[in-house]
Amino acid sequence: PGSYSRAGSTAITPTTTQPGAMANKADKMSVSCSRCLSSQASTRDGKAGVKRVSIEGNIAVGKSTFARLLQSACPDWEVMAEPVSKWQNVESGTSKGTDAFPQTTVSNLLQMMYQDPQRWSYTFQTYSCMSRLRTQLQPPPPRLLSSEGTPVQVYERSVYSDRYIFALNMFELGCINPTEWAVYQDWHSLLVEQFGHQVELEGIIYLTAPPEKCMERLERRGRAEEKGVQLDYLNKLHVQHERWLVEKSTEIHFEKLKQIPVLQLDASVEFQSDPEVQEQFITTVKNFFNAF
Ligand code: DCM
Ligand code: MG
Repeated sequence: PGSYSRAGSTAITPTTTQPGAMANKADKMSVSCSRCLSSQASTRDGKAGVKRVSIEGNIAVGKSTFARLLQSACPDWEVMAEPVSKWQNVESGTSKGTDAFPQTTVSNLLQMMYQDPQRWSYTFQTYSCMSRLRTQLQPPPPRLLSSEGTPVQVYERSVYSDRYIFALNMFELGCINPTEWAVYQDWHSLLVEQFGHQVELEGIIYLTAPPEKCMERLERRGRAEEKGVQLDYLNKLHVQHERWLVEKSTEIHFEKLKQIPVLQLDASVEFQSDPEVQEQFITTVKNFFNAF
C-alpha cells in the first residue's frame, strides 16, 4: 500500500545483447574459467558435480548486466536469466478453444502485480517462484558437463530471494495477507524440500548499490511495468537484502542456506562501461568460486 506511484522511462531486459565494450573485454578476460575451478562440488543429485551460485540484489542494481559480463568472460559457464518475459506473458485458455473463450489469452502478470499489488502479489509470487524453479531444474547443456573442470551455473536470483526478499516484503506491506502468506510458505517449503537439492546453491553473489542508484537505473532502463515503482519500495527491498545477507536476521527455514558464503560486490560504480572494474569483478568471483 502506498508503495508505488508514478516515475519512469527506457529498457534493458535479461535477453538483450551485450554491449560492444563488454564483448571486446571478454576476449581478454576469458582465461578459461573452468580450469580455475579446482575443488569438487556436491554430487548428490541429478546435476552432479555442478557448482551453482545466484546473483542477488535490488531491482535494477545491475544483475542482468553482471550476468552477461560473467557469461562473456566465462563462456563455459551457464548463466540463467530470470524468466521475466514469462511473467509478462502468462498464457491461459482452454485446451480446445471456443468462440466465447479463444484458445489462449495472454496477460501481463508483472504489470497486474504492480498496478494492484493487494490483488495480485500472491498470484505473482506463486508464478514467479514456480517458473523460476522450472527454468532452473532444466538439465544443464552438454557443453557444461563436457567442459574442463567443475561446471558452473549462475542463476539470476533464486527461490530464496523470491521468498525471503519479495514475498516476505509484500507480506510485511500487507499486500499478501496472513492466510496467503501461510499458504505460500507451506508450498514453498514443500517445493524446496522436494526439488531444492537439484538447484542448491554453493554461494551467493550479492550486488549492492544505494537504492537511489537503483532508482536511477530503473528509470534509465524504463521497463514499462515498473513505471510506478517508488524509491520507498526500493529502500524496503534494500533493507530486506541487508537483513538476509548481511545482518543475517531474517528467519531462514533451510539449514544449508544459513551457512552459505556470500560475496558482496559494490555495483554502484558504472561497471558496464569500466573494463578495469569488470576485470576486478571477474577475478573476485573466480576466487570466491575456488573457495568452495
Ligand atoms: N520481482 C518480484 N518478485 C520476485 C521476483 C522479481 O516482484 N519474486 C520483480 C521485481 C522486478 C522484476 O520482477 O520488477 C525483476 O527485475 P530485476 O531483475 O531488475 O530485479
Ligand atoms: Mg534483471
